[in-house]
This record gives sequence, structure tokens and C-alpha cells, in this order.
Amino acid sequence: MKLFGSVTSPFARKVRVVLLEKHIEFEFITNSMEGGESAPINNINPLGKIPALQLDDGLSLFDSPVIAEYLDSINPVGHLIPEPARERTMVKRWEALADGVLDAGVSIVLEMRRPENERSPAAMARQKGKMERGVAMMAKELGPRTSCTADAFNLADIAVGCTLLWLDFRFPEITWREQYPHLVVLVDKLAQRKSFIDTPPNP
Ligand SMILES: N[C@@H](CCC(=O)N[C@@H](CS)C(=O)NCC(=O)O)C(=O)O
Repeated sequence: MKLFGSVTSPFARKVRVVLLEKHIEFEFITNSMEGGESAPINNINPLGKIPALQLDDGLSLFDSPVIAEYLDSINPVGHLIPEPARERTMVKRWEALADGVLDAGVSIVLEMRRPENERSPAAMARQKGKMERGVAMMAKELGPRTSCTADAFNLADIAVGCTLLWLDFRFPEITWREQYPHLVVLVDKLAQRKSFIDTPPNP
């Protein structure tokens, strides 16, 4: 299978961590967004976004929650999404929260790439508010625990780890490490896993 992504994309990192945790081999294609309207990614994902996963039979999967769910279902190695409905929903809810913080952050990054006189400070402030509230909710719901749900490492932890480590990379001014010590314990523990060590945003 082929994963279309980039080393800096936090959504692609989430999928790469899942692939590594599940010991699934893949080819990583990193330049598919280049070429404007004729960029290769548009043939894989009409929405023109990474990550997208192309299976060996040609079927393409997007977006990252769909890809993560598919990958978790294809082999029994270290299940990352529990089966019971409530637990499963809680994991997906954590993922939605972490991804939502990223959506807000990515929209600010894109806005910052526009000429200064075309940027909307009000829109950026609104997105920043989503990020800050999202991280505050993560901290509140984690409490003193060392994993997001139950005791086991799962997709919720992966999603939160990829989001907060991306904030370190792109938004160092968001001082989550000073504000939320329990999130720091969680994320620093995750960062020691081989799957995270092997997928830095700044290799
Ligand atoms: N909901 C999507 C979000 C993916 C996303 O926003 N990817 C960004 C890169 S980090 C992208 O491809 N942006 C290009 C665009 O929006 O055209 C997912 O979870 O996969």
C-alpha cells in the first residue's frame, strides 16, 4: 500500500504511527501535493488533502480517521480501537478532539501563508480559541491518568500525541507544557515509542 503524505503533516503522522505500531509495510509518497490542479494527490483524493492511502487493488482511502480505522481492522497486532461501543466511541471522540485542534491550527498556518494584507486577524483568533479550548479539554479529560482512555495505549493517545507534538513544532507560543503537566507526562512517554521517534516532523 502507498501512503500519500508529508513529514510535517500531523494527520499523516498519526497514520504513520498506526502503520508502525501495527507492523504494516507501506511506501511513503511525500511530493504528491506539488503541481497545483494537476497534483497527483487529486487523483487519489479528490479533496486534494493528505493523508490518503492507496491500497494494492487501487482503492484509495481518506481521511485519517477512516485510514486509521481500516489499518486497525486488517491485522490483530495491538488493537488500537476497542470494540465495545462506548469505549470505541470514547477513542473516536478523543481523535475528533485532537484532529479538530489540528484543523484549527492548519487553517492558521494556511492563513499565515497569505499576503499580510489578505489575512484575517479575527478569523485567526477564532481558530486559536478552538485550539486553546481543545487542549484545555484534553487536559481536563485526561486528569491525572497516563493514557487517554482505560489503561491501554490506543488510537486516542496516538492522536493526542501527534497533535501536541505538532503544536510544539508549529505553535511554540501555545504554552501547553507549562499549563498542563499531566499532558506533558503522557506526551513525553509517547515520544519515547519507536513509532514516534521514527516520525519526527523535522527529520
Ligand atoms: N480531516 C483530514 C485533514 C487532512 C488535512 O487537513 N491535511 C492537510 C495537511 S496537514 C492538507 O492536506 N491540506 C491541504 C488542503 O487543505 O488543500 C484528515 O484527518 O485526514
